[in-house]
Amino acid sequence: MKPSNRILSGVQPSGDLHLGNYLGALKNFVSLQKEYECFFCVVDLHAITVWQDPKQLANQTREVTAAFIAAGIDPKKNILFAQSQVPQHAQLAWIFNCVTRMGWLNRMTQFKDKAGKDKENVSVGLFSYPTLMAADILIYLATHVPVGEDQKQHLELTRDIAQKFNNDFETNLFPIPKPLIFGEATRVMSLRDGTTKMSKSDASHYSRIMLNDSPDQIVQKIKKAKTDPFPLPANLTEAKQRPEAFNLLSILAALKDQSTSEVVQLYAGKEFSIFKKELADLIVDKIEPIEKEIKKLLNDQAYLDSIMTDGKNKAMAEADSVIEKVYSVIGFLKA
Ligand code: AQP
Repeated sequence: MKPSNRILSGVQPSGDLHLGNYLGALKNFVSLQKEYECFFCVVDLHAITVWQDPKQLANQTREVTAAFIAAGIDPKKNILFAQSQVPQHAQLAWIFNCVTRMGWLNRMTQFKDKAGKDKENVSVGLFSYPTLMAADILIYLATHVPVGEDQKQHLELTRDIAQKFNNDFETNLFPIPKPLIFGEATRVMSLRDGTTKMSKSDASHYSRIMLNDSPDQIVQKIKKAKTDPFPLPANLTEAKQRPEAFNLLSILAALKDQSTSEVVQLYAGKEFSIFKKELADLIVDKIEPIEKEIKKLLNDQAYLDSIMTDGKNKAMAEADSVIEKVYSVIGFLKA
């Protein structure tokens, strides 16, 4: 029987996680684990679309697993695993490369942003990244995918791939998965520029709060966060026209589980210095326990590896039954 409420979501082990990953992904995963059957994946195959130091990658993979658990994901109830340990993701991705049209991938804005002017020199993997993402989701017949706003276009592509595969092979094997984009901070912006996304690969450390920043670093980064010379906006309409102010207000709203509009009202007309102090204190309150727990978990590598082995075995059992069906539908000999 097909699952009706299954989630797949992934995080790349391409560096330490930041507040955008926490508010746009991890925090939401924690609330969804109550209602959904969840597969949470450390997407290391995605990470190598850009260079990763082989000496660091295994530790970074453990760090993301530790961050999942430290943020509140129950490793007994949910399936936590590393993508490269379940080879069916790559098998299905190849098949999807043959279903996906070049024109579809050419429209992906994340590729354009990441490749920039160096399009001829980036990896083919960076270009075909969304077909692997579709495979990650559909190899588990996932029905819902919680993501930040930045991944919305890739998820629409996943839906197109599922639809085309089903049509081409006259099957209803794949569900058409729905995005779950919620919370007040679906797109956390850089602290240095309210118009660009907070991201691991931004050259400036002051652009992001890392989950392993010390309280002092957090206070310093918020103090230096770019703002404009005016007091805090009087209402939501004004806030939306001031990107840096809006970003900080929505971060506070997300952390307090309040609406941005309520938070705007609370601070309307106040000075940034007062607001920033309260925001920094709140971030420290939320991040410090997570940071401590990540450190503790990383000291117990055997435990983290046992979680991932258990997750891999469960994930592989599911993935294997789906790839078998895919092979049969396509006309391949049994895998
Ligand atoms: N700034 C953000 N605001 C809200 N959500 C975000 N996510 C990432 N950045 C933000 C969400 O976090 C999940 C994991 O993302 P990822 O690390 O796998 O990949 P990414 O989106 O490419 O993250 P980065 O930080 O931008 O990495 P780099 O710089 O290496 O490319 C996803 O659900 C994503 O939506």
